Amino acid sequence: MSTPYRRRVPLAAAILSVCAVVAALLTTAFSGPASAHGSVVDPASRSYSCWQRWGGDFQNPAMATQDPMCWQAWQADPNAMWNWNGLFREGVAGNHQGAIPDGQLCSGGRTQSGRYNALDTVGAWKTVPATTNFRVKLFDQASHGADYIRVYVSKQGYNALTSPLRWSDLELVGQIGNTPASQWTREVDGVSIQIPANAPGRTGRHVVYTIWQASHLDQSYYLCSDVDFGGGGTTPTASPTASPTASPTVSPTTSPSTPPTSPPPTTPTPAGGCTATYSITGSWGGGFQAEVKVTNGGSAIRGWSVSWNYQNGQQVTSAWNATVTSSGSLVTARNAAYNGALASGASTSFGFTGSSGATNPVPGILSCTTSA
Ligand SMILES: [Cu+2]
Repeated sequence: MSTPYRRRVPLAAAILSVCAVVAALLTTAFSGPASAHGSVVDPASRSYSCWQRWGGDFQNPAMATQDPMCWQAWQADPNAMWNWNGLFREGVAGNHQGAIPDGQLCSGGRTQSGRYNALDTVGAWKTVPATTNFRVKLFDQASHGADYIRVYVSKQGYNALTSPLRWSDLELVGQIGNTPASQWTREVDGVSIQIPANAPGRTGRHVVYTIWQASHLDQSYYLCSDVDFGGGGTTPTASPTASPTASPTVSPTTSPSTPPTSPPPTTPTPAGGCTATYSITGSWGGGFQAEVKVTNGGSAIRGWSVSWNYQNGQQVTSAWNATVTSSGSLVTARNAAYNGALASGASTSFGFTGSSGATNPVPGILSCTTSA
């Protein structure tokens, strides 16, 4: 570009563009992920979960009371959250137990110079509801694929609120073998795969521990997710054998040869949480309008947040019915004061206008999280 050409740029525009560059640099400094790897996104790993809920609002002191485990993790090292996808070790040669001492499983053995150490902190990490027959969804931004993926769940009786996680607390409940990225599900900004797992007999809070052995290098990821299998002692489990002794008058009416009527099988709590659908409702040169519908698939909630990544430089410019924040390509929308509460099955919507280039695809993954 010649100097005379530059001189034609009006001064105000030049200042604006400098500001834009500075703003972009600032945004970049506080955003991540720095490089492309991956993590378990459902049930979300601790770092992904904290990033998902608070990445757009990580300095909000309300986190200290609303989500204390995420708060301590953000305070310990925000880079662990921005780099939710970077929790791996290299050169372990399959000896995961040798590389990672008990009590350090969630930080991958204090990998990456201790960046993820706060993920080992024992306490009330937010859980997501799960059924004992479930799937782990791993999202891989770099299309590494897997030599194998192993899913463990803590044994019944393990108390995640008081006990550091040890290898002996875990039981292997699902695994898949070599699966190149070409066999994974294509997402807009990477690939994903779901690993079926079955952990019968579990109730209440548990840790799901996933080891992803990536295929491009000897690179192993170690991911703790916190789940609640429900039925934590509050589910009525009218035992069939208890009924006759409890009420003798019932017994005579039942023919001895007929076994006592079993209670209907307890329907597992549906995998709760919310879902979000994104639709572009209008577009014009350089801009568009979109609407996101949030549906609560679980029990009643008091709040929700939806986040997604734009891959083509789109920016939200103005939003309604939600508070929308952006950090780099990550957009996070949180409910407004008046539309956070959703009964089971209820929906609400928010909308926004944005700027875009020629390409403006609908984001491939919308993460929706709820607060009870
Ligand atoms: Cu990677």
